[in-house]
Amino acid sequence: MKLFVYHTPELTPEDSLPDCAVVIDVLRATTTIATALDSGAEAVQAFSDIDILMEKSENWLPDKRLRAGERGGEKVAGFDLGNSPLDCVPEVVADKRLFLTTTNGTRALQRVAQAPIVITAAQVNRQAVVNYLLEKQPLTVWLVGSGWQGSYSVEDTACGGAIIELLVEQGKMSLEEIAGNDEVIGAFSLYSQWQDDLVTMFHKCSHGQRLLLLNCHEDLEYCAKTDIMDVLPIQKDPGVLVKQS
Ligand code: 3SL
Repeated sequence: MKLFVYHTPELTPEDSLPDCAVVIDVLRATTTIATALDSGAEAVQAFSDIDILMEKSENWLPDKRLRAGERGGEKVAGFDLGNSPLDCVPEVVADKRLFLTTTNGTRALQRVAQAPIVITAAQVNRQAVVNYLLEKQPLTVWLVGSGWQGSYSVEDTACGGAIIELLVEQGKMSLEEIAGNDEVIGAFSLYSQWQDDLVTMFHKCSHGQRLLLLNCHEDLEYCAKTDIMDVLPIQKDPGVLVKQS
């Protein structure tokens, strides 16, 4: 297995695809996706464009769908939910399809949607992602951070590092054996620095600061929780993520 870390979707190569793409948007899209599926949502269908989301969700039974998402971190007007993972409790999402649009996470998903395997990762489901990679042993794995509008987001790369750390430890591989690019070593080092205090890192980073201005303190605490749910979101059709059974 060779791992490649790309800090943003824009930095991924355009002329190739990996055997497995792991999309990461810790604050907050991939944390929300994992939580919704863990709470029994039927699927999460991701869109970068609000008009297309409206059109596609119109074909779904109203009592089986939820429109969710944010722009600038705030709930899209007229939608059922924003992008807070804390809203994705079983009483709200069970058996429903979440039609989700977010600024960066859904764009990252689109960028790698043609890869043979697409999964999503966050701190909350890191162990499930590592279990899957160790079991399937894809030859090439891209860990793709969502960033913020084309620029680097430290929390996504740190989550890539969290995955690498566990792969090295549990897969009994050396860092140099699995590193396909130097970003892998950078991500590993970054996570080593912050692993015991991710909440502090989230409070310092630009997207964390943006969310704090929107009073999302509890979201930051929640998104920092590590290995708390055994759920692997996996793409079944382009843009449609289900819980791997
Ligand atoms: O950009 C995204 O995909 C979102 O996760 C951003 S936010 O945390 O909901 O503001």
